[in-house]
Amino acid sequence: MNDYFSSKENFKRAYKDEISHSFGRNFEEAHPEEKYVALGKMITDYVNENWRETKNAVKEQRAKQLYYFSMEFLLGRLMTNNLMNLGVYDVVRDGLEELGINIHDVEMMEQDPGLGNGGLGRLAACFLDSLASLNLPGNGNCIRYHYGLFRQEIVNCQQVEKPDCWLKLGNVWEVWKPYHAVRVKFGGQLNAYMDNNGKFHSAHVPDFAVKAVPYDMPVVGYHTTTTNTLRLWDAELDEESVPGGQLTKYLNDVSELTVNVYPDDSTNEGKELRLRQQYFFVCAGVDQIIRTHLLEYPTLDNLGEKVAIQLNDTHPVLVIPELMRVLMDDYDYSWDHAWAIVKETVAYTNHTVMAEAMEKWDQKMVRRLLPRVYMIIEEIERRFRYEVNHAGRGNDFYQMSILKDNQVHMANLAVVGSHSVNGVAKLHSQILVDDVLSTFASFYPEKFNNKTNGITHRRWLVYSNPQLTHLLEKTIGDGFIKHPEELSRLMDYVDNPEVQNEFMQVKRERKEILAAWVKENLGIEVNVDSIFDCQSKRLHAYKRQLLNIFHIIYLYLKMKQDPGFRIYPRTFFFSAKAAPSYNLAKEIIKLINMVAEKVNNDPEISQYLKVVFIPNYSVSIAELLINAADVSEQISTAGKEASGTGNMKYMMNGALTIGTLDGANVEIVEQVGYENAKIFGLRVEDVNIMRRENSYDVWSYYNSDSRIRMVVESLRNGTFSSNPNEFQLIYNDLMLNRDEFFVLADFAAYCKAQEDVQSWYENRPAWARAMLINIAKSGYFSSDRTIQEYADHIWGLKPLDFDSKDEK
Ligand code: NBG
Repeated sequence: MNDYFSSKENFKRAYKDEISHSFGRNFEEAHPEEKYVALGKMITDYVNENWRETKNAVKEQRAKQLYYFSMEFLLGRLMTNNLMNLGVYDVVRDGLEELGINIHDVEMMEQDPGLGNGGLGRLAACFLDSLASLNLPGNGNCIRYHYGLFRQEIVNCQQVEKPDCWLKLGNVWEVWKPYHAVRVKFGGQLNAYMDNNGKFHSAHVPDFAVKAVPYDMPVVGYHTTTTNTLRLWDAELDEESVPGGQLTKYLNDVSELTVNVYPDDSTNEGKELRLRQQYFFVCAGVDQIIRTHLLEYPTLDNLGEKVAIQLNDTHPVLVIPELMRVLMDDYDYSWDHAWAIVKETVAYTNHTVMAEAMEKWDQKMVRRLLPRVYMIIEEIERRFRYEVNHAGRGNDFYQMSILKDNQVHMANLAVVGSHSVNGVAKLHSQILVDDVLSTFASFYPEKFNNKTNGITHRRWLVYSNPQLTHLLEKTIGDGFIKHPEELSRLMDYVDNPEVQNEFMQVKRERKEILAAWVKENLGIEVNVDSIFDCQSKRLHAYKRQLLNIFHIIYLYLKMKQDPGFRIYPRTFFFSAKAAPSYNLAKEIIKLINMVAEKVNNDPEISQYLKVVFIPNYSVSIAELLINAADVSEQISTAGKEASGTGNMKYMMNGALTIGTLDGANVEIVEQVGYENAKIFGLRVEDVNIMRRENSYDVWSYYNSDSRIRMVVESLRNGTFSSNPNEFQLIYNDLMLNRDEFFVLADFAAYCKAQEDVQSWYENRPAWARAMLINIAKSGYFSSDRTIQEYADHIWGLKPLDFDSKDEK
């Protein structure tokens, strides 16, 4: 291994050399960007050796490998993460300091990679970190989007979408591999025939083909040799495929494949583009798997023994027919043999019960765009029908069928073509079995299982909250970094007043850091002695940011009306992006910001109540916000949030959950006990009954609760906007469209829970104790635990062995 980081002196010398080699400049003259790029380059050079060793180890040990196919990987900045995982952070920080550079300034040059949108993508990133840290050979497969989802600005209280040019300075971590390019074909003619021996042949003459070119990013494990690969596919023109005279159109078609994640799908063109993107990274990823396998083994018969493919939600489900296509058309496998291999190799994770998010594609579109793949899906359906009929379950076929109502049902295809189907929290997996996929669950009971989500405690505790980490190390030792379940040792100290005080001091420091950021970036002064109450996640009706802001409106109006009513000072933080075409969500953002403006500028009330909307929620914002929280808002309608992972991050940093019994909240209370979280509101059973019996009547809540009336009327009576129609979508959604997510039904319970939270907070030792218990019990939610479960029960993945090289 090169010795760049073996000492401060070596580092300083190597760093200056790097700058002069790369940029032809003296260190003193280099731009800040050049200093950032040069450091990134040194880290990747350094990592290369482990990367090579990992690839060799996989070969020599004939190890099984995982490929995690995901449309998103929300990695966050990698500089600190990589330096810390490599164990050289301190050398670099100190060396830079002697060169007059603050490492923080270099870290801040890095843009968050724009490779995703929400919890699903961040989960994938946590999984990569855990895989490498547990020495498990597991790779990511995704698209190299040129722009992020969007950068959110708030202008006149409204969300404005600006481009997110995350590749402005390039991506220092990636390695371009043009010689591993794959040709991906779309549309055109399929000539299929059977020869005299009954063997099937097909020749596909596409009308559009591109080159998928990989860019590899190293994924560095924590103090291990294992360095895995995240492969990002970019699209390039394929010289042979440019139709005469149509270069410009062709180039447009190529470049739109990688513009950004989840292009607007309100038009048919948009839908088709999404499908193209999916096939693009699926086809390229499958091709790579097959080629890599054949370098080591003479046959694909043992593919399922050496390769596991995990489908992260429905976006990569085309892996199933694509792998069938390759096995049969390119490698002469019979249907039955190919099908056995595919099912053995592929597993599927479901991440949502929201019907609109379970993907369905128009059959005609799939047939036109992917003729051979479509043909295979039809055959899968035909044989599946036979299997169901044969089992005497013909009546249940329609429910499970893949091709119906002129659509291809991707979740159904995923269940049929895989050996494992998992949900992401106990409750969610139960709902899949009892409700959303119940027919399947009775047909294939052995496929269904649960893998409760997790988060990497390295990023979300050790790196982003050094103050708390320091206190933990001092109190329980540093074993928890390798073995997060050791956080439970903190249980011995939860009643210790000294530890309680020190912890409250840490929390205060984190609140000060956030407050300073808010002051500098948003110009809002917040009181660090107030309760920091945070809700950060995508904006969606089911997540009920509306319930939160309604409670705030109620507090505000009540304090205005009644000078005798004052609350313990509280600062409500929100951070959330809305999908650009989701008008209701955007209106909720507007409401939050208009309430904020009113409340924060009210001299009488703002000493008690502040509302801060932090724009552009991202991994980097989360790293600043979450560890400063006192209260974690997890208030989705019961049954709707598959798991949530923010809830785990907040908990790990000591925040107390105010939440419904939904998603992983259920398991959080299971860990900490009902007395160390604040659970309120309707349960899944209650919601189901009200839905089934059609018994929910918003007007009765409206009429019987004056607080609800006051809040709902404030949307239209000029309290927050002179335009009475400003919040019409919200009003209509609740009062005319019957409040699908039970906001008004849970309002009273939520207000009561918030009152309890306030009295709890006022009892400082009791509060500190509960916070410490939350931290102590958060080890279960490390993604190391989750990944170990996947490895043991779904993938059959074993750690690579680097002899005694790695510390245990
Ligand atoms: C999201 C769920 C979250 C869950 C993450 C990760 C999708 C489709 N689903 O509740 O809404 O925590 O997945 O599993 O993004």
